[in-house]
Amino acid sequence: MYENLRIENQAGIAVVTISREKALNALNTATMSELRHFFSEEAPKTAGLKGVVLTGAGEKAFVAGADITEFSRLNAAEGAAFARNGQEVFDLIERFPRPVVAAVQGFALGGGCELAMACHLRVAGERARFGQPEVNLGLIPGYGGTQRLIRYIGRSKALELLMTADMIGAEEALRLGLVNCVVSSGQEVAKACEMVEKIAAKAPVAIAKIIECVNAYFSAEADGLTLEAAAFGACCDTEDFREGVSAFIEKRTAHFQGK
Ligand code: CO8
Repeated sequence: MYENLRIENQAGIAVVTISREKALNALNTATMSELRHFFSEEAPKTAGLKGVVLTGAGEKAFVAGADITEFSRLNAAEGAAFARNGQEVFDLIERFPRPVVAAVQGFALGGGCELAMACHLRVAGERARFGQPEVNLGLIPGYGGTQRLIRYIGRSKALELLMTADMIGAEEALRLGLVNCVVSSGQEVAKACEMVEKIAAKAPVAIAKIIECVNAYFSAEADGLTLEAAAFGACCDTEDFREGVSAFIEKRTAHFQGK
C-alpha cells in the first residue's frame, strides 16, 4: 500500500519509517501523500493506537530534506502550492491527538528538520545533525521551518540557523531545546517507543486536550485560555477523570479507557 513508508505495529505503537535510503529519505511528493494518508486515514482508524514513532531508514539520515530533484523548476505559484501542501501534512502530524515522537538518527535537514519539529517530541541519536540549509539553494524553509524553529529555540538562534544554514549536533540541539533527549546511536526508536508507552498509560482524552491546547498557543485564531477552560470542562465529563481520582484515593494505579 505504501511505497515509501514502512509501518510496523509494535505493541500498539505505529513505527513509521521513511524508506528512501538511497536519497537519504528525502521527502518526494509520493512520500508526502503517503504521510498525509497515514495521518488522516489510517492512524485515526487504528484501534488501540498508543501513538506514532517517525524515523528514517538507515543510519545516515532521518530525512535530508524535501526532494530537491522535484522542485528545481517550480514557478512562484507552483512553489507556494508545494509549500502549502507540505504545511498541511505537517499540521496533521502536529494536531494528531496521540503522541507523535521523532526518532532522529542522522541528518534532519530542511524538510526533515521541519518534519521532526512538527512531531510532539524528538529523540536524537548522538550522531543526529539538524539544520535548515534552504538558503544554500536560494530558498527558504517552506514546510513550517520559519515558524516552528523560533518556538523551540527562540528568535535569535533561529535567525542564526536559518540565515547561516549551519548544522548543529545532538548535544547542541538538546541545549537549545530543539530535542527532548539524546541517546546512544541505535537506541533512538526504542527510546521514542518508551516515551509513547509512558504517555499511553495516562488518560487519552486528557492527552488529546493537552495537544490541542498547546497548539492553540501558537495559533493566531485561538484563544488558548478559553480553549483550556473548555477542555478542562470536557475532561471533567469523562469516565477517566472519575477513574483517576478514585485510583488516587484508593492508592492504586489508574486504568484509563479513553472515555
Ligand atoms: N533531495 C534529493 N536527494 C537528496 C537529498 C535531497 N534533499 N539529500 C541527499 N540526496 C541524495 C544525494 O543526491 C545522493 O544521491 P546520489 O547517490 O544519487 O548522488 C544521496 O542522497 C546521498 O547524498 P550525498 O552523496 O550528498 O551524501 P553526503 O554524505 O555527501 O552528504 C548531505 C549528505 C550533507 C545530507 C547532503 O546530501 C546534502 O546536503 N543534502 C541536501 C540537504 C538539503 O539541502 N536539504 C534541504 C532541501 S530543501 C527543503 O527541504 C525545503 C523544504 C520546503 C520545500 C518547500 C517546497 C518548495
